[in-house]
Amino acid sequence: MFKNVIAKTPGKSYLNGLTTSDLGKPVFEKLLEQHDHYIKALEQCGVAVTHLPASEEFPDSTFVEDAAVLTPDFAVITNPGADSRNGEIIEIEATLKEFYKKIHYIKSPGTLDGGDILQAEDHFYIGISERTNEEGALQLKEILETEGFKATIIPLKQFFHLKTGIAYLGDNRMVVAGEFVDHPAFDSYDKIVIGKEDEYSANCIRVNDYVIIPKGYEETKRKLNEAGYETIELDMSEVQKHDGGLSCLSLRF
Ligand code: CIR
Repeated sequence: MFKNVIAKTPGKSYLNGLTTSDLGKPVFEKLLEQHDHYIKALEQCGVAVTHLPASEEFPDSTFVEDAAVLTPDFAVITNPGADSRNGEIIEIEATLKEFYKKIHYIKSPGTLDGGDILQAEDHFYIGISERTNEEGALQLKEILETEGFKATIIPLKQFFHLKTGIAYLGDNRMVVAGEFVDHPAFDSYDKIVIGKEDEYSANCIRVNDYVIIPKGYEETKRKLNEAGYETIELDMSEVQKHDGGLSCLSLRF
């Protein structure tokens, strides 16, 4: 069960943030509306939302997931791999100090984005990506193993972040797309496989009694409902335009 969530309103500078997509320029008013619906959906899931105000100096800072990795007992402040995003950790660290006594840190030359980290019970999967380097992955692995968790490092071939293509639902069940469908690291899980055309919906989040999914992916919704999950659908178009998904917009703990 998650009790808390940290989220952060996007600023107008979001329009100048990082992206690799060719989906067009985000419409700011629509983005704010989608973010507002995201917060309301989380509240429906029964969590208390710490809602941080916008920071114009950090265009991508609404993607709070990248600044930390959280467990019930400790937090890890990351070292985000994009220069323009690195300073985001200052506010997130200050916020997390209100919840955590024990905080670990990823240090340079190690870089790590929270979007590359997936937790499945006592096992963490750490992606090596454009943002998370081997040194950062090894630092996190050591922290996690010292704290009694298992950790597996997964060099990515296709996806932007690890969680761009995979989600853990609990109950030993993974939602998988693309390079993770047949990846041996996930052989022992029951899988909900997402087809190529629905890949964006692999980034979904289980929050207590619900799975939040992006709107417009009927096959994904059907598969989740048939597996017994209640879904909430959210329009994510303006977030997707800047390479973001449902998991990126919050820290859940
Ligand atoms: C970035 O390039 O950093 C942002 N535009 C998107 C970050 C998405 N975060 C995530 O997948 N965890």
